[in-house]
Amino acid sequence: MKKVLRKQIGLWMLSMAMLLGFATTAFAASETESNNTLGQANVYNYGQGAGGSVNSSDTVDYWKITNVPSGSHFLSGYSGMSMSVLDSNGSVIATKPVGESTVWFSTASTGSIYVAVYYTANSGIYYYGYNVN
Ligand SMILES: [Ca+2]
Repeated sequence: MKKVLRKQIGLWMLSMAMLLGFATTAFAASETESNNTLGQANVYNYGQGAGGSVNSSDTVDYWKITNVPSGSHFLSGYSGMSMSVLDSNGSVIATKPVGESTVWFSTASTGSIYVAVYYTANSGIYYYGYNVN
């Protein structure tokens, strides 16, 4: 009886670990360096979150979000990082400064946008996450 229970708990923990692993890969894009220019941006589809890290020797991460529908959107991200939203031509259309966690912007047609995440010198803050909805 005890052995069976232990086995069930073991299986339950395994399935929870698999579920968490799946959740991480299904709902959040993770960065791949180099991603320090628009041309090297890590690409993912609208509807996912993204996360990574920056530091004094890797001061920016660029992300490209594809299939963003037209209309109003907001970027919700870690307040410890400055983040900018850029249009498909690379022009900044919105900026979330350090200390704030959301910024609104709008897009005129379905297409791609970029998000740039900047390290703040001497902040000691390296890890970030954000969503665009
Ligand atoms: Ca980077």
